[in-house]
Amino acid sequence: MKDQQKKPPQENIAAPQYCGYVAIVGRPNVGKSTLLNKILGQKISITSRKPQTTRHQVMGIDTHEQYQTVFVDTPGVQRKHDSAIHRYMNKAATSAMLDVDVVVLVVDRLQWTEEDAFVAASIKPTEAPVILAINKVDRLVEKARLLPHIQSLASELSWADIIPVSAKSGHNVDALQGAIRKRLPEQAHFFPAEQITDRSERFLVAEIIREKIMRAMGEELPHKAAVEIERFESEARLTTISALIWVERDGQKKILVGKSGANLKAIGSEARTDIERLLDTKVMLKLWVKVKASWSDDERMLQSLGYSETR
Ligand SMILES: Nc1nc2c(ncn2[C@@H]2O[C@H](COP(=O)(O)OP(=O)(O)OP(=O)(O)O)[C@@H](O)[C@H]2O)c(=O)[nH]1
Ligand SMILES: [Mg+2]
Repeated sequence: MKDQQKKPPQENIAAPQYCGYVAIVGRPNVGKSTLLNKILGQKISITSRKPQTTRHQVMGIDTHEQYQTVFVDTPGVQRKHDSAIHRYMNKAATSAMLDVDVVVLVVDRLQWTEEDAFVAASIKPTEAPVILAINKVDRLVEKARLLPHIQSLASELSWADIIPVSAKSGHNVDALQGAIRKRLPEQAHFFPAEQITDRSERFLVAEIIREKIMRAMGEELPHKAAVEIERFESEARLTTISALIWVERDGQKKILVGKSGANLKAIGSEARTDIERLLDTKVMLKLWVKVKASWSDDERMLQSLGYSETR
């Protein structure tokens, strides 16, 4: 708390500002992106029931009075990373932990798996305080086990705080925000108060389409699909968008398109509703499916799809 030491009272002096970066990390599917969206009160990062939904670092900026918290949502850390896209995702997660003011490690209720321990071990070298967010407590049946569980986790890492939350219902999320804010360094805000993310509308649109694919399709396909925006034209009340969906095999294309195009149509119509809300215009959305073998292990293809470390 060295940055918040008391200063002598002065007249007509602006209130001090606090601002810092906060990485939200954890294994896949624990609710990191849901938590970020709840904090922002707006959907910035896509979510689904399937692990490995988030593939990129996504920044969400929360400005409240003198506090600006710049959250970085990250892909779930995996121990196994055998293709180029998995290496990219793990790097996006672990690099976010390095240079931040606070780390929030999210876990699922009373679970502490080897993957959770693996993420905790990769946080260890950082000097930032680490807050443990025990998420999904709305689904916690044996509430009496929470306290002993918290005590048993005390030896895993030196936690700055351990806070049970529900990203879905919002339970205790304000307590988590308070615990984060009091650890932000005193400095001027980095972003204008109205800015909510660093990502472009184009990126958010591609992600919305990917979310609908993740949610609509079975277990195998979602991880083999990538979205590329080909055309994005804005007029006053209409945005015309064409997007390519890349899959790796003809069979995957068949499943994605569905009988008489039914699956693709449903994905397009769900995506259009969300995109219209985001852009606040009518949207004409055209989706095409193309096959490119092993795109997820092709460094050049990944770069052209926006999976590159510099952005
Ligand atoms: N009941 C309940 N479900 C939750 C909560 N938070 C997240 N979920 C659900 O958990 C699933 C995964 O949520 P995500 O936010 O996509 O998880 P993630 O950690 O970002 O996952 P990756 O991006 O794959 O690493 C979704 O079905 C969410 O609706 C919660 O507090 N309570
Ligand atoms: Mg996510």
